[in-house]
Amino acid sequence: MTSPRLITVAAAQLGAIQLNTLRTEVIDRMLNLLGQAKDLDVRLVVFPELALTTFFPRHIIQDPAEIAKYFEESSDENPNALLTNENTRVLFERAKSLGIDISFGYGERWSDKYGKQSHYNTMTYYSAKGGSILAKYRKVHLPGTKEPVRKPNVAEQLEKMFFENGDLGFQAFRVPHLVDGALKANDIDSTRPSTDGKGDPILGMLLCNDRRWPEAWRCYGLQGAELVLQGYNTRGYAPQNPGTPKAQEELAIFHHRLSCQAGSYQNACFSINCGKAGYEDGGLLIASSIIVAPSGKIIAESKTSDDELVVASIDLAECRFNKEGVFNFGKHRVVEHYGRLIEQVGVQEIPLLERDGQ
Ligand code: CDV
Repeated sequence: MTSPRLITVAAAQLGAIQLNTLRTEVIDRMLNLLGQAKDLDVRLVVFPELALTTFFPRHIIQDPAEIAKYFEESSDENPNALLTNENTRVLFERAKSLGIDISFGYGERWSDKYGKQSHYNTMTYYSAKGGSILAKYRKVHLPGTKEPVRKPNVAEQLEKMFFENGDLGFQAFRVPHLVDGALKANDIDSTRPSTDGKGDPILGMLLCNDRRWPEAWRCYGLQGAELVLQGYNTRGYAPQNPGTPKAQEELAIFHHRLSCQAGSYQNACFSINCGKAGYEDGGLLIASSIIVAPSGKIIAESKTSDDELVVASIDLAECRFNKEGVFNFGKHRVVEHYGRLIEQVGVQEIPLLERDGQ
């Protein structure tokens, strides 16, 4: 019998953030959601992708000084500069004083030790009890185009222009202080058959388009992830796409739920999926922030397109049923047939058939 591993978690959905909205205003909204979380005994709050600003990759911005406004600095010398950054410091201070872990997306400008600068679409995880950043994820699957399309009635998606592909891979991490009674490395002895599912919770992070790629979820599943955190900005309508605005929005929400539910189910993990929502700079972003169980079922979902806290009390021990059953990877994966997954990138259609009678 597995002991319960209970945590109350939340997706802190943000309503639209316009191009001219001040960072301080956004941070005040985030602090307000953190205050609500405290009243509900929430231990972990997840905010959206690029939570501090508008989703700027919808705009063609070329002036370096203007671009810089959307990024937070960090470097080889100061990898955790976010903690002391004048914009974000208050978020970490409040999280610490409330005892709530936080995770949020932001634009990261990274300077390496040779002074070379790289830009990433990044997500951070901060542990309140430890007072430190435990993990950083840089978005791997960047959607859109590197060059602006510049056509009337085309909504731009310029993540490939603003960001480099994430270079950190899908590295799961353990988070202390979230569940009671977690087994530690120094508790191990030879009489204990397996420590799986008994240590501190194993988490992973994804950003938006990543959630559509089963490979990303599986990388976390293979590390025993019990909880995946995912932030998104998903447009509900683009004039160049087929269908009425209403039909497009419905389809976008369907694909969002489908991806999160499938990823959670097929890797036997919970997921907290948190969006930015509403009309932002004229573009519609879907809402539907969801918390999903390892069964694939949605257990909590936002009801508005505004700032909204979506809360669920979850038991990570529920992951064991499918981790030890239908998705027991050690027992059931057949990797000798999966080579194509990493040997090949694009589709290579199989040969054409011969014409009949020849
Ligand atoms: N921010 C994103 O990654 N957006 C993509 C859109 C462009 C398809 C998404 O997956 O929602």
